[in-house]
Amino acid sequence: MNIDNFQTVVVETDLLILGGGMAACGAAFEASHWARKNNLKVTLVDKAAMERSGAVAMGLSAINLYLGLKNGKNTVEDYVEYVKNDLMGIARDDLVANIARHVDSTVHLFEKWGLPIWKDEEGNYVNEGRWQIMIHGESYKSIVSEAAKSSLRELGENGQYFERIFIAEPVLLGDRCVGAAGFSVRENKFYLFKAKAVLDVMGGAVHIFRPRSVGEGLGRSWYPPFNSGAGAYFTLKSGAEMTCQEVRFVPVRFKDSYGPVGAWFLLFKSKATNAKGEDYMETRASELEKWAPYGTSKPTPANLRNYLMLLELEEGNGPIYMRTDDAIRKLVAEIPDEKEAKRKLKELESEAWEDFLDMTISQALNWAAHNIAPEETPSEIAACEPYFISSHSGASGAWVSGPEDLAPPQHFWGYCNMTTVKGLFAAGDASGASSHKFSSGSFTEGRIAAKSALAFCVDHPEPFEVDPSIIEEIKQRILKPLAVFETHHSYTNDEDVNPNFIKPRMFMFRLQKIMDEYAGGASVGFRTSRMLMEKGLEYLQFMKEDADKLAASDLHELMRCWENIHRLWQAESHIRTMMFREETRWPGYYFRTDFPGMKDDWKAFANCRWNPETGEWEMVKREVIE
Ligand code: SFD
Ligand code: AMP
Repeated sequence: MNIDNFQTVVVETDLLILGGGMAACGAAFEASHWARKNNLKVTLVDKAAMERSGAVAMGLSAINLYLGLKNGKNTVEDYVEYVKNDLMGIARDDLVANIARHVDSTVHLFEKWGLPIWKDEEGNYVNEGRWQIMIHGESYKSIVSEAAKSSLRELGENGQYFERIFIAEPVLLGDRCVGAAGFSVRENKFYLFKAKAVLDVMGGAVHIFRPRSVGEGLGRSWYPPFNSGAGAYFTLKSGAEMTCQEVRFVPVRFKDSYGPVGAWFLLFKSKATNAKGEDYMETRASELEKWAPYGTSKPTPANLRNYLMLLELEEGNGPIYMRTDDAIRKLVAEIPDEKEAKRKLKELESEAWEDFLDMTISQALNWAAHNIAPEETPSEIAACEPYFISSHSGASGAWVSGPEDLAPPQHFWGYCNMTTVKGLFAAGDASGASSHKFSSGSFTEGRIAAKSALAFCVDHPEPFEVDPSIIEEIKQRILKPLAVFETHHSYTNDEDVNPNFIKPRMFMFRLQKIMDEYAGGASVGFRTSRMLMEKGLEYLQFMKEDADKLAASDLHELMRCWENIHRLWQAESHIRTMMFREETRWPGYYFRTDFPGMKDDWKAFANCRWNPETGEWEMVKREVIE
């Protein structure tokens, strides 16, 4: 493709929302209210179609954050304590509390917009666990995105959303982020968005580590393949401080099709056992004492639940099974009346299938393909490859300002959820140290961040210009893989093999191999050490050089090229931060064989920043403030 044929489209706005997922929808909804009051413009840009974009694309079967503050069962403080314990002491109280105190109202909105939430006979929400409620959520994202889109439409000329525009790079002016650049994945158009405030809500990252599913299952993962590190890349490349970049998430999932386990553990009260039928959470309870006080608190942190399972596998006690059959049998046995027990069995079977049909359809196909009836047959579970998703049980993302009324002075710099770069905000999977926000909390944090970003627009109304030569330079850089391909592709018959360039698919395989083998991926039991990471960084340096030779034969591949550049940066910041933290704090997520235990002086945040002026990485330890 000839890049001279690309049209340049410049869009000017006040608030620019990058992404169309849960946090972006929350941002659009909230922003429309404050924008109307202040006559400001709001623009949203998603690489995909909002109706089914991001992590909630397939739907979900639970809302994992609902406090139910009105009925007095839980307090915000309880939630902060739970989150902090699950993250082995590392979380920002101010951010977690801010989301928790507002999240219930978000869930009530979802219900108002038509999301079916399970109810008991008294009309109360049905809890899955203490913080989670059950939904019939196949259309969750469609419902939420429609509300967001109509909020923008109601703004008339002041509200717009762009779909299928891939955001590649931030646009910086001095110490401020003033926009973003990208391209359409459907038409030959380069886009430059100019904005007074930018909200990065482009999600987390997958396929940085080699997935367990390769070959015939390539592309299958628990986290959706379209979240490819743009969230972290955008803030890193802007020079923002990042936090918890070492805190990956390794979920335990039904093996091979990645069906979630929450409903089984919490709603159906199922147990997981080794192949001999032993409940390793009981037989290995003494191991948890080594990780006190977190290991000995309830519930056991997710990474330690993983760790006990990994120890079983190491000793040759696999496969590991979710005892779905025992769980259902037990629930039915509690009912004395035979007819009622039969009805209950049918109901449980139906709920079990719906759990997957609502959010991981392929797991239901897997059961069907292997003649698995959950009420009769246990299913294998396994630890997935690592992902970056701070809204679940990971924590990586930008270091953002807390709310004025809750944050200690060290955590407040003027605008809630603003990163350390002026005018650049982050929420959802793009902001760090506020884990367990999930879908509802991400939407809520998007609302908080958008309101704050619009306040920034009101306080900074002065116009600015981006020099046309800068726009042209960014355009050439972003479209370069098309030019590389155009120049060299006729050199060989097979366009995948060419000494002058590398295609994004091969680039991704190389990245995944390095991360898997040197940075503690699934195939090495999530273990790594300084020596391994140093070698890994050395190889990443070659990849950075080769990134300049990425080639794209069409717009789709251009997107793939940029996705992998984004992944590369997430990967490098991950290794550097794991290296910086000289201890093992989350043994079921990664284990440093050279520093096998937890250390008191590392009860701290490990933050990093790529300095755009020097091109150097800066690492800094920050106190956890209680
Ligand atoms: O339990 C660009 N999550 C669950 N949350 C729940 O509340 N309940 C559940 O049941 C959940 N389960 C679950 C969950 C996630 C996944 C993957 C599965 C199951 C299989 C977590 C939530 O989904 C998650 O917390 C939120 O979705 C996070 O919101 P946000 O907004 O931070 O991320 P997003 O929704 O993925 O949206 C990202 C958006 O960015 C776009 N994007 N746009 C432009 N340019 C680029 N370069 C871009 N790169 C990305 C995306 O298109 C998307 O719109 S459970 O099983 O764990
Ligand atoms: P998952 O399906 O693993 O994403 O889990 C959904 C929700 O249930 C999340 O809030 C998890 O933290 C929680 N959860 C899952 N398994 C357990 C467990 N064994 N004990 C406590 N909480 C769990």
